[in-house]
Amino acid sequence: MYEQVKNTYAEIGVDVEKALETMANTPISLHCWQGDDVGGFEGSGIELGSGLAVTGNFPGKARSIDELKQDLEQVLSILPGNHRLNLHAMYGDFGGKKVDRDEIEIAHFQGWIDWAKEQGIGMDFNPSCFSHPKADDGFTLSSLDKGIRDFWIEHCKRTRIIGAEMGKQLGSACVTNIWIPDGLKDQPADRLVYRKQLSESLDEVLAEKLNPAHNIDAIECKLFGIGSESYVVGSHEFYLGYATKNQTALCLDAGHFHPTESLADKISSVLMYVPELLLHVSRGVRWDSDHVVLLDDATQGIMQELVRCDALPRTHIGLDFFDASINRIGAWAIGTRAAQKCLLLALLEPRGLLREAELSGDYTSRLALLEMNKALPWSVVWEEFCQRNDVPGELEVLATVKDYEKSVLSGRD
Ligand code: RNT
Ligand code: ZN
Repeated sequence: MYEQVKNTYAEIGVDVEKALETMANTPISLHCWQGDDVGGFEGSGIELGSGLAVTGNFPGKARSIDELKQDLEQVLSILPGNHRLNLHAMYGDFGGKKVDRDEIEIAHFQGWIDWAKEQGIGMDFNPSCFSHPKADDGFTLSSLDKGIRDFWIEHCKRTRIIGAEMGKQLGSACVTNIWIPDGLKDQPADRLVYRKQLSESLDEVLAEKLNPAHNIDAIECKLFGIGSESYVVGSHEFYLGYATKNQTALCLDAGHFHPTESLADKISSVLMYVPELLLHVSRGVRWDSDHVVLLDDATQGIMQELVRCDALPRTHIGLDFFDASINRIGAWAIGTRAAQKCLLLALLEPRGLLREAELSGDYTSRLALLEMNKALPWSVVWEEFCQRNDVPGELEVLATVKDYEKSVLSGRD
């Protein structure tokens, strides 16, 4: 069947083997926080805050680093291709001791790095500027209180240095992404003062030049959060300006824009001015920016743009969703595979024909080709990709997830 489908695609100028090669070379950075509802392992008992919320109480959440590693291995065994781990600083191995965020060191993450090496995967990293008493008043890097600001500056600085060490040891640059929750629930009297402060703090955080082969800095904007509905210091315009000026990577989270705004449409513009992109592929639903990713129009649009603009070499694809109302391993695997399927669909577009139609003003053909493409047997190519990677095909995913639920997750509560 695959050979036949390959020939069908060849007829419209699509090289299926080349698409599979690109799939194999496009890692997705798996966000550790889907495994334990953004809890981390500091043992502080502090609840998730700063506008982040996870709903649901599906049994079996990872309670330790070992359990999270076990779950990640299970997820990796369901995903075709080679991927990465995206770790938050609060997931360090602190050995039961109180290590505050401004005290983290490489030693706390060596276990993760060793594990990543064993798995043959790269790592990405994030400062954790939330779920902490010093984030409780709603401001971190943009705080007007120097003590609070300096605390978070130190945390972010350390995170970059640890990220660079991860990148060095694993032989693959670590993307260290800064997201802060800073903002106000109600109308601010002075929007500017916090933004000036944030800019200064970021300058301090990023002052030390690190080897780009080891660490890539990214900054992530947001439209609003729970409790910061009226004003978010790190808005899209703020970070787009900052990233352009300082040539850092820019992180675009699919859930962080107005619902009718398209992240896909931003990619070609942003890449004209910033060197690299980090994507947090996610799905916004009403107030929530972090539902499990689906093979939907929004995600397809993003992947189409990455392919059509030749943006894959300059884009780091990460995920950002968390759902505790369903099997967490299922959520991870389903969401990641959906993102991968969207990428494959984009790679199987008859790009040459589409361009030709558009440039000659033949928009009827363009529309017809796009619709035709949806009806082509792309799923045969997807199954081939899964088979070659020795991972479950679509018909087996659910059973694999349920088996793990029975044999591992059910024993956790
Ligand atoms: C929050 C941001 C951020 C976080 C993670 C946990 O709105 O999207 O990326 O979700 O860092
Ligand atoms: Zn995000």
